[in-house]
Amino acid sequence: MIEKLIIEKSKDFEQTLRELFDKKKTKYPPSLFHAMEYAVFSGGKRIRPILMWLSADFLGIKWDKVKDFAVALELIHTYSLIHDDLPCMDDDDFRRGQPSCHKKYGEAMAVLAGDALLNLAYETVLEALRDDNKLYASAIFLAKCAGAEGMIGGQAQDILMQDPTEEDILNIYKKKTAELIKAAVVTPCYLHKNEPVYDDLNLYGEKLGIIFQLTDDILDQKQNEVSYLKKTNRQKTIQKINDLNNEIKDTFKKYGEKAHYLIKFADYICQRNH
Ligand code: GRG
Repeated sequence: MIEKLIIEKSKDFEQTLRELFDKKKTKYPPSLFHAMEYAVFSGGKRIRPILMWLSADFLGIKWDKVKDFAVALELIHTYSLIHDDLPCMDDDDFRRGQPSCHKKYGEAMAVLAGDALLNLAYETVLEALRDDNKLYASAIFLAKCAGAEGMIGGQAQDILMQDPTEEDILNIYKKKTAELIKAAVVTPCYLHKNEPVYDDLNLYGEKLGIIFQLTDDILDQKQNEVSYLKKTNRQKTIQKINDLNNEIKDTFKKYGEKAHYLIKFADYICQRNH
């Protein structure tokens, strides 16, 4: 069952992150360390690392080869949430039902914790490259997804956009949310020789990323934010989620049983309630 697999993989991944933080504990200034640790270990679902595991499994790539990239991705995701909650961005006092990082540690420490997590992400990736430089292309891909061509670019468009159309909103979702989901699914591809599969996983990441944001719109409706749900309605949003999921199913049916977990995971995201 996909739920069991998700719980199991997220527990394993929690342990991997814990080991990294234990190694760094005495090396960072204590207040900065605590702000970083607070943000990383406050109940994140670890969706992106789990997805990377599923993609690696689908491609027949050993988890050990891509684990450091999953760590980096989760650190990048966490930094983006810390910065997104700041008063100059979304100004959110709560994250995952607890005070957001800047509410607990102050704005300065939250900015630095986000910056430090981003740096730790690339430190982790560079360490992996030292061991195996075949990972070079994966590292470039991850950096692009997280940067101005990807998530950061999407966040900038989101802030600047005036009176967006439905299509504008979906295009922003494709960048600000789907790029990190795509990174999870596509980063392992560069270790795989069969290039046609890249396109299918790319499609999977992009569609699932948009689905993820649409389900987030339904679960976490915010007053001041533009969203596809607010621009349209609940019925149209659910229809869009189902259409995107059907595109995933159509693309992956040729893989048969091998794509079972990827398909089940997409269904799980469509039906998620947290
Ligand atoms: C500030 C650099 C910078 C980027 C912002 C848009 C964004 C990137 C962050 C804002 C939060 C947001 C709306 C992100 C879109 C994706 C999303 C729904 C994130 C929440 O991801 P989950 O549910 O988080 O995986 P957990 O708490 O489980 O880790």
